Amino acid sequence: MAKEKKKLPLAAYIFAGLVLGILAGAALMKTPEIAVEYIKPFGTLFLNLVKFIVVPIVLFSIMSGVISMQDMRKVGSIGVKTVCYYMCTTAMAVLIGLVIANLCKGFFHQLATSGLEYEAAEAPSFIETIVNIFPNNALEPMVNANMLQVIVIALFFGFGAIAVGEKGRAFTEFVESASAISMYVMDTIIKLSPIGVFCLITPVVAENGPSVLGDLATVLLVAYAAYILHMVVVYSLTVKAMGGLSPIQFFKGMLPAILFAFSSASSVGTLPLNLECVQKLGAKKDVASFVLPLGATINMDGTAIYQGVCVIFIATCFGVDLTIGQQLTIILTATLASIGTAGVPGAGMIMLAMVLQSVGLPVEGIALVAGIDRIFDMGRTTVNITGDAACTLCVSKMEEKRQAQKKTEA
Ligand code: DAS
Repeated sequence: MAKEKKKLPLAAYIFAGLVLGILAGAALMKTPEIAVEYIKPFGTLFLNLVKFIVVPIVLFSIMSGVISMQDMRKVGSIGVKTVCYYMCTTAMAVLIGLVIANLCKGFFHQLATSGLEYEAAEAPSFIETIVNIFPNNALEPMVNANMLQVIVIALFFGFGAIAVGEKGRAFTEFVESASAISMYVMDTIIKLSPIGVFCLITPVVAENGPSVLGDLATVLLVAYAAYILHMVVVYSLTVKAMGGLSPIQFFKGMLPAILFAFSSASSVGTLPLNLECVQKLGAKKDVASFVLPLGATINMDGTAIYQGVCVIFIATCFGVDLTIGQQLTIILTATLASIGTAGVPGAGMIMLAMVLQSVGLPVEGIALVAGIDRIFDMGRTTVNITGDAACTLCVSKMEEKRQAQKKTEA
């Protein structure tokens, strides 16, 4: 019998797409318009495909997950564990960002601050963020891909299907079919990832390449050092201690989603691949379909690190030495800001304005780092989705133990 040819994992193809894209981008640094006009549109097309499937995936998989749990208390227990994990790791992320930035601020290249201009988009206050979680319309959240509101609608209809029992059978069967079909469509789109990654990363390198090597190289290096430290220390410890996984296993299994997040700079866009990776690592589907979409919208550890590092950099450029009290304020506001940050490219920079204002720094300082925000964003999005996955695996394992314990007690 002919030996079955071993298929390369998807991560290998995505990595090849990333490397080829970086090489192509480097080759086009002198003529970036070629990459922008002839390659970037295909990257946008692919990201559109991925984004279009996200709302059906989130809506039907959360409904299906809630219905399959048949136990509102279980959903509540998962929700509390998830939010606690997310808030703790985000606060740790800001702290790591601030500590590293303070240690390295002597190396920051002090850029000129005169004549800076930056029009800060109105960042929603914390209470507005909470109020905006609840939809005033059943369809608008789907149309606008407002993920938090889609999650709330899915939870209400999932709980409703449990509550009405037999009357909800037809709805339950529809949800199961719609969830299966959405997953199939998602898998088909994901197979195009290597090409999508190539088309996404090529224009980014072609357009940003030179600036990465300029005055901002130091602050970029500090941010990436903090990203890597947080991922290696915090996520390795948590998946080992609570998720029952070795760090090597975890990061190897997460590679496709990590590479895709780095290329797309979109947590929401990475959601389908992240769902696939965590389930292959052993996370329960019903837990993953609730925890991951929630994380893609409210858990932004990488964004929090970026905000901690950039606030110190901007303060240094303006010759401001932040007090400990101000830095504690940054930890609070950056943690809260991460809840309001959308899982789409560039969202974290908008929320940076809120953090700067909280310590009295001029918002125009964002203009110092705006030029290479995409490079910052690729790293922070990678941390964001990895943190979502780590939480999913930990909560799934904790739920498994809780269910087993209930069985032995019964
Ligand atoms: N790009 C955002 C994300 O998708 C993060 C950010 O902009 O900070 O997670």
